[in-house]
Amino acid sequence: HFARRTLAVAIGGLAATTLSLQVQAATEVTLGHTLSDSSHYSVGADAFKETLERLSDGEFTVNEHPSGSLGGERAMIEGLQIGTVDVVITSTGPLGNFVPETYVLDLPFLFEDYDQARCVLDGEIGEELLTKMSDHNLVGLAWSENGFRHMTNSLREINTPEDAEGLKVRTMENRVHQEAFRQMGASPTPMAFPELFTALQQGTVDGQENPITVIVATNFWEVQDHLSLTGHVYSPAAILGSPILLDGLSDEEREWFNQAAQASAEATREEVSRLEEEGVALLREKGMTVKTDVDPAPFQEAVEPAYEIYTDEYGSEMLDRIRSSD
Ligand code: EAX
Repeated sequence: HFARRTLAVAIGGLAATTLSLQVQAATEVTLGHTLSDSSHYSVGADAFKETLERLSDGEFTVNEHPSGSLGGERAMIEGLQIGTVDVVITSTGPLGNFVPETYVLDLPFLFEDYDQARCVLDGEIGEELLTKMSDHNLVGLAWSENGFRHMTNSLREINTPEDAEGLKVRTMENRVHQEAFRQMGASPTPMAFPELFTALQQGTVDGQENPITVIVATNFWEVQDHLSLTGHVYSPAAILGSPILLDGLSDEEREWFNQAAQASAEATREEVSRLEEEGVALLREKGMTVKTDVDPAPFQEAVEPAYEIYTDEYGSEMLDRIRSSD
């Protein structure tokens, strides 16, 4: 009797322990981004989830909220600051409004190619900018990627800045980008991404600019006829965390988040590279005209004043460091 009772107590105790562990363990991480669940961000979200859940042995579970279901990127960054979202994959578009040091990355024609951009973001400069985020009530986890941005519109083929004149172009909510399009003679209209498809469909704007990855993932061919590979700016993505969740974690737990973000960035960059290879053919198949051999020189010249506006306010130190990094 005694043995049996001991065993029963022991089993009861074990069950209770397991139960309480499970209750404690179920920390759900809310991860948001604006792109569809077939996008390069979603590939990155999957890698984040897989890595964090594996490293933490189930202590954290990740719930992905794609397609802007938690709002646009600016709204989600605010969400990180107040703790309504835990992790966000976002372009740097609206990030400068929170962390002005990141505006430098949005300067047109700053990076020459993917290798240079990735190298800068993975090196000292990228690390410094991630660290800066904590001065602004955000946690910078890793630099991921959106891609080089190109122009699409529903009116005409764009070969030169003159062709963009008078065009109503949706830009991200980013001062540097707005200025660059103003200099091109276009009429920039800042707007959150989740509103963009409808705005294009209804003709509120004539065009937009985004990397091939985003054009593919958002079915923009349904509402845009022309794509010109202007490659006018490299668009990084940042994987950001909420200080409200992350500041309360142990060093070990924080490291799991860092590694998950790293795995996410790697998976996303691979997908970006794949779509850079295959995306144009796919978009042509869908009926878009794609102008691939655009001469960047006149565009570069047209947007030059955006640099002065940036350096007047923030100086040229960071810019010089990036430019001398290749
Ligand atoms: O981050 O707003 C944009 O155009 C972004 O490129 C998009 O949301 C992906």
